[in-house]
Amino acid sequence: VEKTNKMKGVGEMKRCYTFLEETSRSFAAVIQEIHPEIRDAVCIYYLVLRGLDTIEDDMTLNIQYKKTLLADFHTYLYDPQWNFDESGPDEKDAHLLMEFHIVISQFLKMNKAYQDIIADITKKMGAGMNIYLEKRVNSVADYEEYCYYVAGLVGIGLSKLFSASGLEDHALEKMENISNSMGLFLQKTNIIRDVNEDVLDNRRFWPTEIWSKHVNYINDLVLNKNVENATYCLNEMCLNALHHIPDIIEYLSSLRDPTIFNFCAIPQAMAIATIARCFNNQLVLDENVKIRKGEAIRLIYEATNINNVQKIIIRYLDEMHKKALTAKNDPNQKQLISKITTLRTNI
Ligand code: PS7
Ligand code: MN
Ligand code: MN
Ligand code: MN
Ligand code: MN
Ligand code: MN
Repeated sequence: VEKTNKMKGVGEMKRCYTFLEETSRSFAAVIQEIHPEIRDAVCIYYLVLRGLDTIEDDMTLNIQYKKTLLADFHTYLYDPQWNFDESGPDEKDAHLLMEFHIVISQFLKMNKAYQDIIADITKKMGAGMNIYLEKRVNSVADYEEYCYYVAGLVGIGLSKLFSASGLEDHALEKMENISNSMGLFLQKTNIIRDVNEDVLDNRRFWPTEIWSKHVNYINDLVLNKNVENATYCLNEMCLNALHHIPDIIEYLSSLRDPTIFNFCAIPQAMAIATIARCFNNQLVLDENVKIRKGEAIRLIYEATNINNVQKIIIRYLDEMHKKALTAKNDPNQKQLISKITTLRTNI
């Protein structure tokens, strides 16, 4: 029996949720619980950006070709035939791109307001990724800018989707600064935690302005050469990430839909737990440090309202405070303790 277009559409959206489960360990669960009005739009938004990031992360592509793909990726969203099958063998997400026409077909069925938001963010992110293909993250300002392109923009786009859906106030889409912070905190946590893997792959995200205060070469961070100094550098990276905490609390405080709240809060709770685990922890320099499974499950159940999120943040700041007291020779010990104490006092 031939399927009607509508049934085919349902099957294709299901296939998109399968892509989502295959490509994200952490986002699949939270996206599936979002209010039905925007659940599919957020899923498609995720898959579009995941496709773009798969190209950015693919070190086997010719650089000129990669630049064209990143710059033009937003236009492929309007080409129902487009897909991609030349990705390198080591990219685990490549088959999303090989069947990308399915994502495109669902994208083109969404209302135009959602399409416009997603295409606009995709265009800006691709352009930003291109800038950093040829530019190093030298200053702290560069670091902020790179994270804005690959994650701050995601937050800004999500706020626009939430407002456009009517589930959140129109004020939210105007709060670009705190929407940016939501993405920056997740991205910086990822960049801190992945330092070993990234540096060994010759991908440098820790800004020179920070690591040069502690080590002579970025590779020294992961070579067991000067573990003490490398750990002080790690701590300074954690200190930098902590600056976003007031914005995160302000953002989460302004949400009104409980499903959007959980979707936004759970990843932030995982991130603060990850920062606390990584802080002053030299294992980060050698391996991918993760929070315990039981801790993650607890956070999922706990991060459902702003009071609980504040409690979570206090709990992890207290853990960090204890660790900071033991970091006796860290040149930033005073600043670390003072930052943690100030954040703790003002929650
Ligand atoms: C649309 C939910 C909730 C206001 C695919 C969610 C790299 C950290 O180490 O590739 O390279 O493997 O696993 C997510 C703000 C973005 C920022 C971003 C789209 C939160 C492509 C997620 C996620 C904003 C660019 C993990 C930022 O990367 O790391 C949707 C509010 C995608 C969010 C990249 C990174 C995610 C990330 P690695 P991943
Ligand atoms: Mn990943
Ligand atoms: Mn990337
Ligand atoms: Mn990536
Ligand atoms: Mn990857
Ligand atoms: Mn990473």
